[in-house]
Amino acid sequence: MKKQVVFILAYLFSGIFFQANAQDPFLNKRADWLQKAEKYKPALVSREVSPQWVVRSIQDSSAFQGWRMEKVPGIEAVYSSSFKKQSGIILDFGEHLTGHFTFKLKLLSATSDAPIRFKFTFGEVPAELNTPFDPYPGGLSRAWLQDEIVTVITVPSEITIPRRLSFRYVKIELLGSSPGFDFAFDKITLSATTSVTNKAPELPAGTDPLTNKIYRIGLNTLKECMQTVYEDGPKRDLRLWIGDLYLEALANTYSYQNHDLTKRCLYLLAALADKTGWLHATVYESPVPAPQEGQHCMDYSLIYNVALLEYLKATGDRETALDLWPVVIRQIEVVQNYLTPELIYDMQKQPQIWLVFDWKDALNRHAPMQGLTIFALQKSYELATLLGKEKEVTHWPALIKQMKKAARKHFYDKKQGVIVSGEQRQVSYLSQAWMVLSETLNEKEGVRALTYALNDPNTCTVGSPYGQHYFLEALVKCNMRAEAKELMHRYWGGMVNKGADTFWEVYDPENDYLSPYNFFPINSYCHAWSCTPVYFINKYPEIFLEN
Ligand code: RAM
Repeated sequence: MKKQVVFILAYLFSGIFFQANAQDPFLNKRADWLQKAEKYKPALVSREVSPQWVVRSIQDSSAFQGWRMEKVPGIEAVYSSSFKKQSGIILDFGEHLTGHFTFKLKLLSATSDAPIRFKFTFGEVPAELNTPFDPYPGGLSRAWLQDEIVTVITVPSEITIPRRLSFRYVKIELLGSSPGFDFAFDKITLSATTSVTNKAPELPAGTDPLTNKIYRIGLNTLKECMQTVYEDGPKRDLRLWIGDLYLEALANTYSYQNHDLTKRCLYLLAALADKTGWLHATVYESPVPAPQEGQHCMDYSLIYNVALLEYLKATGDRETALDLWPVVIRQIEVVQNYLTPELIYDMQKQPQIWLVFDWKDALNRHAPMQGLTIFALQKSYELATLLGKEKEVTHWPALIKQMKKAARKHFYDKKQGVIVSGEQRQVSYLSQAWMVLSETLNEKEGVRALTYALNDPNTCTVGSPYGQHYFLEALVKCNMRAEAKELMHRYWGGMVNKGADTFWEVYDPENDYLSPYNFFPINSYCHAWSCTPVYFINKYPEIFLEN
């Protein structure tokens, strides 16, 4: 009897598995893709860095988020005098770094007779060290914030904080020590890592100072985020997102040219697609490669196709592009289920899927999504032609044409010459950008629409460098050179002028405290998707390097 039950259960389960597997279009490929992802995992290079200066925080309403740092003499004293009198000191490493923090303590007098307790607070920007973290109001885990309590049992000792850190400044507070002995720091270092090994091209002599700074900071941002995947931010979230990968890979092509990292990430995402072949928007590397189950962003899954096309163009690696071609087809099939019979993206269809586009709550995403879908279809078809796969997708060109026609009917206010989105007929930077990038508007119409958006006081502008990237690309596509250069100087230059060492996840020139997570210190201040001036400057020198 028992045997029978086991048999029936096994039969039933095998049926369930068979059905689930029968739907998995990548069943036979996943293991191989994962193996390839591992094969191209880069080795990290590291260098030891020590703090450069002691600094103190100055409250200054004209500084970014109200705080700036000022150098003070005394770095030598950190290593020679009792730390008991230095609690609260802030050390400045002089640049944004990512890696493991080690400190060594030495005795100055007597023998250690009790533990010492420290609090280390690591900050990417000055305000992070001057804003109480608790009670924590943020929407993401409190544990992302980089404050660490460390108890040292005996002196001398050398301790490495287990978690990887990402910062420029560290504040060290003494929370407990014994009157029975005295001590000082003997060594403070960071083993800073990146997977960047190549040198990026230098800009020509005579480049204007602001462009030079934007370029250098863009390169630093990218270098910090290039670890064993393209991370979105080395402080938070330390993982691979499709949208970030696309922009980092573009910048990488025009700078460090570490194409194997791009290849690894494309394979990793493909191997970890869901059982229907739909890509997850984000995946983790450790403890073992895994997706954030159920996390889909429709704009991101389509952007994967574009990232693969750009990878092929940059490398000529047809083998990889052919291997991953089924992923491209599948992403298009998925979005096709979200189109109305009129071929408009259906914002009401359940379940509604997260559309990223920007960190801007007010943005109506309907027109941007229609434009992005057409853009991705066009790029996917370009990929098909490069791979000789047109026969598999013969219906795409007609679909593109019809979607454009539908888009113009639904979103284009011909009289005003601008794209409007949603019931409130919202005019936004990103609605215009995506209709330009998808060539739903021609160049002349694009110039008119982009100019309208730039001049309309009610325009919904962008809240993140991610959104700004696409707007800038649209200006370039419409040959609006002066506006493109001005925008880069105003937006990324705005961060430079506010003291950025690396570019930020979120930047609204009007609001230094903007945070999608309800607490600005948890924002990432070295964020991959903001590094694309590196791409723009090198790809379009006639625009960004002409004086
Ligand atoms: C946040 C990060 C990341 C982005 C996603 C959508 O976690 O800003 O870069 O890709 O959101």
